[in-house]
Order: sequence, then structure tokens, then C-alpha cells
Amino acid sequence: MNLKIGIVGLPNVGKSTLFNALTNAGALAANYPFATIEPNVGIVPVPDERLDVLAKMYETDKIVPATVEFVDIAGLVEGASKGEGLGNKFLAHIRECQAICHVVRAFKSSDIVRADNKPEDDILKQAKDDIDIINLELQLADEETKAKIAAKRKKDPNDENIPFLTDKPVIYMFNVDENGLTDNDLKSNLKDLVKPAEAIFVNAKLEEEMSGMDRNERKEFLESYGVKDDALGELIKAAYETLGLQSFLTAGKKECRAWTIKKGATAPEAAGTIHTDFERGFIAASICNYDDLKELGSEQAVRAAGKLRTEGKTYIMQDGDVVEFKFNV
Ligand SMILES: Nc1nc2c(ncn2[C@@H]2O[C@H](COP(=O)(O)OP(=O)(O)O)[C@@H](O)[C@H]2O)c(=O)[nH]1
Ligand SMILES: [Mg+2]
Repeated sequence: MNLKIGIVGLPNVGKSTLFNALTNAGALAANYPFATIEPNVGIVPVPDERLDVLAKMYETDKIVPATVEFVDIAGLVEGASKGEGLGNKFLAHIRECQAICHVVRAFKSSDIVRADNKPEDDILKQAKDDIDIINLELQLADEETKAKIAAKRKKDPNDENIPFLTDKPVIYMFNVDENGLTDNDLKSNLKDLVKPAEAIFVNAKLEEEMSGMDRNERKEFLESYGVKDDALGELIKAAYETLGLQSFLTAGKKECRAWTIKKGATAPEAAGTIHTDFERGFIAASICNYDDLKELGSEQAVRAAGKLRTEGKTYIMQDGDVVEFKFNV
């Protein structure tokens, strides 16, 4: 399952700064050859401390984290649907994404002009106006798509399986300044603007400043500003929540790996994310819970404690299941 998230927002809200910070944090989060496919597309490993624990336990040769693909989508401006800016070029990019990360400017800076050139006065009101502009452009783009389909095929576009932009789940990422990070009134007001969508708060400047730091330094640095998790961690948590995703793990000498599946997925469906043959030839899954494994220290100990289960076709996977599939090819 390839999770792809598109970063949208008005110009000068901090999209590219955040894109760079996210890909940089990802490169650091795991020893994984992360890739920038194009200047605006990056594959980022999902930080998962469980993999480090398993890797030690199994004396693993290789850690393979789950990954998320981020796309920095420029060109969405007021009037984009009428051909302003890069016009509709952003549409194709957004269509391919499962979720949209909508970056909203909520920091004050007299140096960085707002897209509308207005002076910064009321952060809350301006954030609302900015959000409305982007959402209207997405809506207009969908209207246009619908009209095109209707004209071409003389069909009701609502009957077709078109991935409309406004159907995509949105995570709002408010780019706040240092004061905003701990301003609970501001945060709760911004949250209210977009609920029931997920809202997260980051400071793109701080994220950028962490680019040369290792994991421990980052943690300390963020804590000094009263922040628990970095933008990557926050965004991935919100995306998993919004899209109803979870991870299961496989562990062995050859590799320790995290896999992304839907909540509610059955054991054969989980097997299918590894290989379609695994799903077709599914026999059973040998499963233990990550916390049990961590606590007891080894697979043998888990087995001895009677906590290694054999599950069949109807088993519903749980987050943190450590799994070995048995199958017929
Ligand atoms: N003061 C301040 N400046 C920021 C912040 N985030 C981004 N910027 C600056 O705003 C400008 C535009 O940022 P950029 O990431 O290119 O915005 P984009 O147009 O949305 O991609 C750059 O000069 C950034 O350094 C922030 O949190 N605080
Ligand atoms: Mg940019």
C-alpha cells in the first residue's frame, strides 16, 4: 500500500519549507535510502521505534519501514481554476493522492508577504479566508470536471467513479510561529475552524532549523519549545487516523519490516499486502503482540508463555501484530 499525501496551500504559507523538513526528517528516521523522485516528490519512511527494538532482538540485517510519498503541490492560488498561476496543473497531482495536507499560514512575519499582500492583522480571520479560497478552488475544479464528463459522455457524472478532489480527506497543518506552538486559545480556535477534520500545528522555521540535527538533538530541541513530536510524526499520525490505517510488523534475521493496512483488514488481506500469492494461498497466521514480544524479549519466550497465537482467515488484524504467514503457493 503506497500512501501518498499532497501538500497544498496558498503561496508563501511554508509548503516547500515543510516538504523539505519532512523529507529530511524521514531520511533521519530510518536507515533507508529515501528518495526525492522529482524536486517536489519525496518518499519518506514512517518513523517506527518498534522496528529498532525488533531489529535488535532478531539481529536483523535490514530494517524496512513503511513509507509515505509526499508531493509539494504548487500553483493552487486564488483563481487557479480560471487559469491563474499554474492554472489546473496541480489537479493531476492531487488526484493521485489519498489525502491532502492543507498548509495554512498562522505565523506573523512582516518580511514574508501574504499571498493577498494584506498586512498581517487577525491570524484567525485570515486563516479562515485562506482556507476558504483553497477549498473554493478545489470545488470549482470538481465542478469543471463534472461538466466536462457530462458534456463528453452525456452521463450523470455522479454515477461515475471519479476521484473528486473535494472527496479527499484533508488534514489541516497550521504553520504557527514559536508563540503559537503553545498558545492553546489560538490552537483551539484554529481547530474549530476546520473540525471535524484533523488539525495539527507545526512551526516550519523550527523544523527547518533541525535539518542538521540527529534524532536525540531534535527531540531535545523540540522539547525546549514544548513540542512532543516533529511535523513528520504529527502528520503521519493524523494521516493514519484520518484514513483509518494501522501497521503490522514482520520480523526475522533477514529483515524487520512495517506494513500499512486498513483498520479492520483480515489476516489474508494483510498477507496480500506482502504478496498476492500470500493472500490467495493463505493458510494461517502465526501472531504475537508487539508489546508482549518486547516485554518477554524473544519469540521463544512468547511461545513458552502461550502468547503466540495461530489465527485463521477471519482474524481481524490489530495494530502492532507481529506476524508470520503460512501459505500454499
Ligand atoms: N517567519 C516564518 N517564516 C516562514 C515560516 N515558514 C516558512 N517561512 C518563510 O516563508 C517563505 C515562503 O515559504 P515557502 O516554504 O517557500 O512557502 P510556499 O510558497 O508555501 O512553498 C520562505 O522565505 C520561508 O522561509 C514560518 O513558520 N515562520
Ligand atoms: Mg513552494
